[in-house]
Parts: sequence; structure tokens; C-alpha cells
Amino acid sequence: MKKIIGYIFLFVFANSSIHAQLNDSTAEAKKMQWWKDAKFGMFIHWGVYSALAGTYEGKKIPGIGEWIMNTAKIPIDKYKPYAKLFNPVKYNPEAWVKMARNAGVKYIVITSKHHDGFALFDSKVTDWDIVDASPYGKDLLKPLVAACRKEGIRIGFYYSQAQDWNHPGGAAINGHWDKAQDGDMDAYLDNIAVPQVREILSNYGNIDILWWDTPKDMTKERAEKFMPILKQHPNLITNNRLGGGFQGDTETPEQFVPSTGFPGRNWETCMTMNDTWGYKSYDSNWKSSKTLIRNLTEIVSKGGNFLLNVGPTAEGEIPKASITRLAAMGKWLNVNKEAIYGTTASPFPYLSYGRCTRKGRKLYLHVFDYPANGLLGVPMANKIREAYLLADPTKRLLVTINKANQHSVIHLPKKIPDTINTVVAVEFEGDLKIIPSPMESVEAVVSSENDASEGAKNLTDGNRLTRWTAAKTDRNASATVDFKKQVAISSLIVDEPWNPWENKRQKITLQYKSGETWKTITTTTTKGIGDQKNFKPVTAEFFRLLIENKEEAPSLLEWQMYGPE
Ligand code: FHN
Repeated sequence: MKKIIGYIFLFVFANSSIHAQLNDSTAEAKKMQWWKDAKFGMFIHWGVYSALAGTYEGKKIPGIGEWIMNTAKIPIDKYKPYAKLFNPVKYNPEAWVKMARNAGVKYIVITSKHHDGFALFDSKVTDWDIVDASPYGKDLLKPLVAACRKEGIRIGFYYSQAQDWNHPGGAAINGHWDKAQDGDMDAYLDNIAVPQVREILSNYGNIDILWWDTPKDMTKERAEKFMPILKQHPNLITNNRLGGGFQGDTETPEQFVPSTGFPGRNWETCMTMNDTWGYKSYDSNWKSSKTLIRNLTEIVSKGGNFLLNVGPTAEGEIPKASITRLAAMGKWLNVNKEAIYGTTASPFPYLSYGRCTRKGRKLYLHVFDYPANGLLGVPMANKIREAYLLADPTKRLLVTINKANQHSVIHLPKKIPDTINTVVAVEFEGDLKIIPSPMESVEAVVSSENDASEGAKNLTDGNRLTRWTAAKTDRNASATVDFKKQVAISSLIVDEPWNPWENKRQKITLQYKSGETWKTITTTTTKGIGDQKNFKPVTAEFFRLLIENKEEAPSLLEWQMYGPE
């Protein structure tokens, strides 16, 4: 399974980096504004696979639940009868949407059709849909859309355009396993996918988001088949997974937060609450509410959105564990909403105690780790007018100046209200003048480069869409920076060009030069998505990274380092 998903991502990311440009046109900016302000969405993966709930013929099938047909190689005639067990009689879309709204969710994206090809809507071009194949017999999207509109929640449809394991000609990652799947992909696109996309975009009023996925075998010509419909919906937001080189409006890191965000691109991390998108009865590896609240904060502080998944049962119930976690997020957001919605990314890529978000002349410091001395340093040259806890805006906090570096220092109360994330609002004067990261002014010297387009300059340029790669045959490489003066460093961030499923590993060691000797500060073995390591400040002029990759030439998108505030 890891290999499968890795393949998908290789494809998506390769495409998005080739075609990445800034989303800078005014019309585009206007279209994206609600989405950029919204920050928090709920993904719903729901379909016939929910009825199998991770088990086929008495065997627990490994991997993500919605892939069970592919993973267990279930033939079409054995899979289709499960539609009879997909009978969501407890489905209560009003309650789902109210629950989401109370959790602080601003948009919902539901799988109108996943890779098993089953439509949750009344499709006229197939019988493989909720109305014709399930005892439930009613369109599932219509009442959800209505409930969303009533509660002021935006609505999006996920649509698996390429993979379809139940209509002949539909693509399948790892190939077809049943002769009945064979056919002409162009005919499948013309007769199923394109008409269905027309259906979902025409029959439910204005839809806000169309979420493509897994562009297996999607050439430019195939992707173009969808263009006439998309052109009729200029306000529709689409992601970067259509294929054929179409970049769409959003980048879609999956199951991880990119270490340095995607400056200049709109992006959304989609993530599961346990280890599956579609319901699996025995997956109880739930992330804690603390992790989810901090993930939301982390993502927003880097300029992205969080699309958090729930996988309802075949009866139409959202698992209790998901509801509890969403409620905890709602409780936190209720106090701290001002620091999330409508904010922009942190001007400080690193703060030792937490994260930051911004609204004009207001900063929101998200305190994850209470500093031992109770003091929050703010690495900017502006005067602070006032600082207070969002949980208690009536009490002003003392602000002093650190004589050594002129940073403002906020004095926290001895006890803060929330150990997960206490937000301190800071109003400052004038245009923001941040103390630049020392890496902004240096270029690394590397042991080798693959070619000029993947050269050393890409390492420290602050742009994770460009990369440095060592010479093809190298498996060990180094990158060194000379700050030309003594600089204190307490955080290392590296970004990598892969994804969590590709099983790419690099051993990365950060060292500093002490006299003629290199001394190690920290070592990490990454998982293809980079890492952040914080440590006690080390002051030196020369720092270097040693990068070991046993499989291929070492590569990094970004190397950033920060000092204590
Ligand atoms: O294969 C799918 C998977 O089932 C799930 O829908 C995720 C959600 O982003 N997308 C694909 C894997 O990237």
C-alpha cells in the first residue's frame, strides 16, 4: 500500500513542481479568499467500502479501508453485493453539519465517488450508485448540500476521475485484477467520468470545491476532457490532482505538514484522525485532540488549510472517537478563533515556544511549551502596544525590552489557561520589521550538484518548490554555510522532495566547526518529508549538514536554521 500511495504522490508532486507558479491573478485571489480565510475543513470518505469496514471473507485486510477492493483483489462480482449492506439508515446530514460547524469547520468535502466507482448520488450514466444499487435508494449528497447551505458551511465534492475499479476502462493503480475491469480508458472518461462530473456540478447548485484524486494514466488530452465543464464554473476551486500537468488552485500535501509550508501557493494538508480514510471497525490508532489542535495551528501558521477526515459507518454514523476530537477542537477554537480564521502565515518561521499567526498589525503567539522563565521573546523591532491572552483579553500583560537584542519580551502569567495551546494576542506599531533568519543571507557550498537546475542556491532560497540534488552516483553529501560571523542557532528545518509513503530515508547530521574540528549538534533520520529539530543554542561561524541516502542521490528542498528569539 505504501508503494501505491507513493507512486501517486510522485506523480502529483512531480507535476506540481514542474507547473508550479504563483497564484497571483486578481480573479484567482478573489476566488480563493473565502477558502484562505476558512482554514479548517472536514473530509468525508464514505462508500460501499464502509460496509466491509476493513474485513473481507473473515480476514482483516491491511492498509486504508477504502482501498480494500484493490488490496484484497476482490473481483467485481464479489464486491458489488456489498452495496446491499451499505444502507445508511442512521444518516443525519443536519446533525453532521451542525457537529462540524460546532467544531469550527468552515467547509466539507465528501467523496461523491471514490476509486471503487460507487456514486453517492443518483447518476444517470450508471447503476453503480446509491439509488440503484443500495437498499437506501436516495441521493446522499442532496441533503448534505442543503444542510451545509443552511449552516453557512461551504461544500466540496471529491471525485476519483481516473481510478475506477468497477467501470470497464477505469484506471487501477497496480493494474486490473479482474478481466471485467479491462476496457478503454478514454471511453470510460467519455461515458462515465466526464458526464458524472457534469452531474455533480450541475445538480446541486453552486459547488465550492472539486477535489480530484490519483491521476493514474491521466494524460494532458484526457485531463482536457474535463475543461469545458470546469470553464462553466469559474468560482470552483480545484486541487492539483487532475493530472496532465494541470496545477489547479491548491497543493495537497497528504498526511503531513510541509516543514516550510508552500510560500506563494495555496495549500491544504489532508489528514486522517486514525490510520484510514474509509471506516475500519478495528482501527483505533486515533490522534489525540492535542495533536489535532496543534496540527491545525501549525498548518495555519505556515499559511495552509487543514482538511481533517472522518470515515462514517455503512449505517451513517460518524465514529464517536472522531466526534469527541472534533468537539475538543471546537472548544479550543471557540476561545481562540480570532487567531486562526482569516489570518496569514507567521512572519517568524521559528519560535522556540510555539507558533505564530497574523492579522495585519496583530500577531497571535501560540504557546505550545511554556518557557522556563515565563518570558516570550518576539523577534521583531516594532514597539508592542499591548499584549493579552485571548482567553482573558481584559488583563494586559507586561511587555519589556531585552537590552541585548532589542526584542520585545512578554511576561506570561505563572499559570496559562491551556497547556495545548494558549494564544497571546500582540498589537504592534508600524510596519512589521522582523529580525531576518541568518540563512537568508548565505548560500551553501555543497559537495556536489546534479545539475544547475538542482543547484546549491535552491537549498536556502526559502522556496520548497525548488530542490538541490547531489551528483547522481553520490550517496553521501555535505552542505556548508559560512555566516562570516558568530551566529547562535537553536533550530534546524529540512524539507524533502518526497512523501511519507515512498519509504525514502535520509540520515541528516548537523554539525558546527569548533577550531578545526566538526562537532555534531543533532542527527535525524527523515521519512521523505523533512524534519525540524530544536536544540540548545550553539554559537559558531560554520555549520554543515551531512546527508546520507542509501538508495539514491541525497536531495533537499530547503535547509533553514534559526536562532533563539
Ligand atoms: O487513494 C486515495 C486515498 O484513498 C484517499 O482518498 C486519499 C485522500 O487524499 N487520496 C488518495 C491517496 O493519495
